[in-house]
Amino acid sequence: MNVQNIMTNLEVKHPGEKEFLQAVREVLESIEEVYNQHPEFEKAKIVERMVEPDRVFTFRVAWVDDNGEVQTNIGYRVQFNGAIGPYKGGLRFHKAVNLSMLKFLGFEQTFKNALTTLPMGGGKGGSDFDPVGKSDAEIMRFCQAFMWELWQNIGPDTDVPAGDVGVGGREIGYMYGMYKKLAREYNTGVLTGKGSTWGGSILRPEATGFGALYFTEHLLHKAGKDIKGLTVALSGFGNVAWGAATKATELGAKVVAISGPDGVCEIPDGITKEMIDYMLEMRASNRNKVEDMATKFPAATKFTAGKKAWSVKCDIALPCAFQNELNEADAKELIANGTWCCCEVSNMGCTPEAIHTFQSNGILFAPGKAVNAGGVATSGLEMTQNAAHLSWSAKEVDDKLHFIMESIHEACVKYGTQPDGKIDYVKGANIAGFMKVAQAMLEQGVC
Ligand code: 2IT
Repeated sequence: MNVQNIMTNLEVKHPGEKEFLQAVREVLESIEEVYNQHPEFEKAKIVERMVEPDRVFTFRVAWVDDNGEVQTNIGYRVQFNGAIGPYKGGLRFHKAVNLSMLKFLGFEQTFKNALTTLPMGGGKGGSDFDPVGKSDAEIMRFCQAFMWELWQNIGPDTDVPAGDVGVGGREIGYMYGMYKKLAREYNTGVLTGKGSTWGGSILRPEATGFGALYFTEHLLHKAGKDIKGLTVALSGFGNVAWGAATKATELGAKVVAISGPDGVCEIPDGITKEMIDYMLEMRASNRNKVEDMATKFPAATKFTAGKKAWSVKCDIALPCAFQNELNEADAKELIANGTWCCCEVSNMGCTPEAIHTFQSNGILFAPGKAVNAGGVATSGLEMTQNAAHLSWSAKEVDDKLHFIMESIHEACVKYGTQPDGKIDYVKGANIAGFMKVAQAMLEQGVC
């Protein structure tokens, strides 16, 4: 494989798909060496096939807002790679959603899902619907209209969507209600992230953040460090940031900053239980303002407009919000302030330049597809429970999540250990995920 040739080809075929091309380049650069040791991959054109989604659905979503006005959005589902199991991955509702974003997410999801040890292919979907400022009734009508179109393309053994940015338990509930009506069967395995009284796995809401902290613990342990007493800055205040803040605090770390599109909220003495609970209200309000935390807890916090979490002094940075939310300048600022570890919890949270800056300065860095895989892994566990028509306790799910995160860390170490003994977690995660999918594609012939 020649990465540059493949990239040039892809750029011609998919001009302007910036995020997608970025994600592909990162993976190809890290697998190139291993790939070229396998002439059977080259002969079967594994990479050339793997960078094209199996199929993509796009559809119109028309709905009526609270003023009686008709609104039109675009809906998508990208079924990226089904070599190792049914398509699995979240739905993102965000005003910036486009095909490039969902193709990058579906591509990443394919390798992430392979890392989880569970049999799940990669998929992603969503809409350019903007939940900010929408009423609950508008969210419901949009979710219903979205599912009206999508339902025929998904199923427990074909494609199983879940949440992502802008889609949580509430949205999954509204979508499931419509699915059930259209399909005329109570097929809980068709979506994950459901309510715990109707087929949802206990711990799914927390799982991405919890899993990220379990992974971080393993990474620190391997480096001879302990998380207790360390300071953590994280971005966002959605579902993922909430789970990460909860577990980081529980493990004895101090979360000293959270952030939003409007700025950063510093919490010098560390986030409290009340503040963590308040994060949920902030998300449900659809206001998308982290300043609300400072307004609610004025004595313990300080809000600065226009600043990111990466301007706050911390040991560990945890991007938990959106792709490319941490750039080269942010990485340099973090390093200057003494940060020595960054675990990406968001998908592709760091730009390639930021990752390069971290790695060349000896900062411990791990990529999203390994760090945040606990979310989709727990979705996989939810699928298992649904298929078996039973429900596991929080402890059973948490034990399995622990085991999975440990396995993912081990896979990164196995494939990412360099001749000098250092671990390149980016390479490790990409190679481990790739090998599994590539092997399956090879065995299933040209299709
Ligand atoms: O990026 C992700 O892994 C998710 N949004 C979770 C997907 C899932 O199917 O639980």
